[in-house]
Amino acid sequence: MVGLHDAGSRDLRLPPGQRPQAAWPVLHYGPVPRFKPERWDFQVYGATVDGAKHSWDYAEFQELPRGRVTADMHCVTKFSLLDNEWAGVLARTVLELAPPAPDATHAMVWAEYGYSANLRVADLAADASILATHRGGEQLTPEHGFPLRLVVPHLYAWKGPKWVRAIEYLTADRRGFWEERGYHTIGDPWREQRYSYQED
Ligand SMILES: Nc1nc2c(c(=O)[nH]1)N[C@H]1C(S)=C(S)[C@@H](COP(=O)(O)O)O[C@H]1N2
Ligand SMILES: [Mo]
Repeated sequence: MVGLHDAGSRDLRLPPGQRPQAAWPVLHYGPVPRFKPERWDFQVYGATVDGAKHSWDYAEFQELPRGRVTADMHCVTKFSLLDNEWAGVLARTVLELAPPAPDATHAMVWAEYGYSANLRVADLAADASILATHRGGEQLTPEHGFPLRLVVPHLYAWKGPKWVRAIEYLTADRRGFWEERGYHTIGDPWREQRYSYQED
């Protein structure tokens, strides 16, 4: 109902500066990796509570308890995709199966070809953080991250690597791919934390 609103009003469901987008765009840096099931694994390493590296091959990962999340996705380029129904393995489940050490504060989430994004462990532990295999009841396509992508709805979408392969627990923050290239180390869209120059 454009026109009935004041110029300054906005949809309070959207973080500041975002606009809704109807179609699901494909957005990423670099090529789409080819999935090789016999080579795929998912690893958790770094500052784990037992000091060990944990890993699941593709078949083992399929056996993990599954969950669902409905959430909006906010890209730092200012589009938001509303009401996505994600299904997969809750990030919290992986945190329980391969817990971080007490002094692990952050995590680097690694994807194919070295893409990475840093998060706080608390971001991964959030109810809606999910390692997604499906959206809207359909398996992810290769362009959208098949076989697995992280979704952290309360942060900008670059914090959710497509083609995710590992979580590395860290005892201090360390910048990931976009965070090294001028983007915010936290990336909370509600606080419009887009760029590193906004960090205190
Ligand atoms: N591996 C990888 N994951 C990525 C990216 C990327 O460049 N590489 N881009 C991120 C960004 S900026 C966005 S907005 C979303 C886009 O997801 P989509 O292509 O499924 O819409 O993926 C995120 N995950
Ligand atoms: Mo994005």
